[in-house]
Amino acid sequence: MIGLSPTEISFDATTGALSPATGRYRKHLSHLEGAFRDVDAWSRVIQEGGDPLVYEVMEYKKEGSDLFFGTTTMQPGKVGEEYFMTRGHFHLSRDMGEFYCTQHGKGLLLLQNREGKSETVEMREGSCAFIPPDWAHRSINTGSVPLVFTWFCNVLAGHDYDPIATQGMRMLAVERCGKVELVPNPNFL
Ligand code: PAN
Ligand code: ZN
Repeated sequence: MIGLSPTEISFDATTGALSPATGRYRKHLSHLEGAFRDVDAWSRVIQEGGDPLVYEVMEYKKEGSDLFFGTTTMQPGKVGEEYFMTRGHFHLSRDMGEFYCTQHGKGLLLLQNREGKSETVEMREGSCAFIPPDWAHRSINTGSVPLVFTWFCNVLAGHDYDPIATQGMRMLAVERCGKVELVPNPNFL
């Protein structure tokens, strides 16, 4: 790690655009099969809404560094009563956490440990969330504008999507009577 040069990377706090970026990907609703409880609503939004973009991730990784960072930009929207959200994952390295710092919009960070204990941290402009090692994390846009956050973690953290893809999370974030509510996921055992 000796010999790495200091570098400036700029990001746009309202769009999440990163410059320079070393990687990026987009998730449209069709890529999130099985994530939302209301499967009929999921198909309907894809067909009638033209398979909307749900989120985009851009990252900057310096070769040889132990740390990297990036932005996630989440569009507002719902599938049935459930807000647009990320897939959610544990880190493959169970001793590595992460920080999420919200730049724009508002949302909820839903966390869950291996025992199924569920917690949330509010995501709002000017706040950062600490994600402890071995807690699964999923971000949810509960607002009406894009939710943009920067994240920072170890390059060796890795993603383990299987547990959440298989079982979902204990709680769901839904809109009821115009309000954000957390309700138990009937499919979570
Ligand atoms: C983030 C997430 C990003 C997308 O960079 O990977 O917000 O969420 P999913 O990976 O769950 O689809 C992160 O937590 N990295 O570790
Ligand atoms: Zn993570």
